[in-house]
Amino acid sequence: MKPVIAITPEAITLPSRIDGRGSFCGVSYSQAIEMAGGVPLIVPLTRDRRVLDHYVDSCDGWLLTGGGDVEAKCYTPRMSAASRKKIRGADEARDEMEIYVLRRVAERDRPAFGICRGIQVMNVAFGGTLIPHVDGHHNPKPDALAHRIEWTKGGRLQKAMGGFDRVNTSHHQAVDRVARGFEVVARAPDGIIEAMEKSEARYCCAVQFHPERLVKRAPEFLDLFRDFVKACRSGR
Ligand SMILES: [Mn+2]
Repeated sequence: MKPVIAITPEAITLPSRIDGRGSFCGVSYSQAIEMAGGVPLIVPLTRDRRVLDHYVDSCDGWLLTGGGDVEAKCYTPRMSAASRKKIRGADEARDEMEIYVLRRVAERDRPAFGICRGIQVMNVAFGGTLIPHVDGHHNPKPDALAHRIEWTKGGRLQKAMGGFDRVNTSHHQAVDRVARGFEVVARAPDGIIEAMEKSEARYCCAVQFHPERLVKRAPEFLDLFRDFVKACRSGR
């Protein structure tokens, strides 16, 4: 049996639909999981904890995808009005759902992989904070290898990618204070955190770049997904 990987979607509103709000997950995420040997399962947007517990119990791993910013109140009791203005596309329901799932997944030691917003919400879920806005990390080309990263700790992600050190970048926030138990494993030349890992977990890793947009362009990014799917398979 292939491992089933739960993928968290973002909420979008389609004016053309009567029921408006719905779940969206870019096909690049599910395709990357398929290419890496997993079965993707896009979970519905819900705050129902019993439903989420069901998915936590029955899925082999979780992929936390990109999207809007995490609401400031999830990581800081007060934020200046100037910083608050920079927060874009926040969705309280998604924050609540993903933070709950990440904590449950950690209790069960199930694998979790965060991408872009995924690294940010993972950091927040375990007590870290975010920088509300950074310049120089938004490149309009989704697959442009726009900046270098420096691997700093020789961890699992570096090994999975064979030390490959160029990444795409389409984010305007970043991890600030790192959650307890996590190690920063890669930084951009300007010091921005690009990858982190929870050392004691079976697999709890996250990247600020978008490997799912590069799996067809460079094998190193597919290797990252293969390593994640392998970790999900190992728990069965
Ligand atoms: Mn970047």
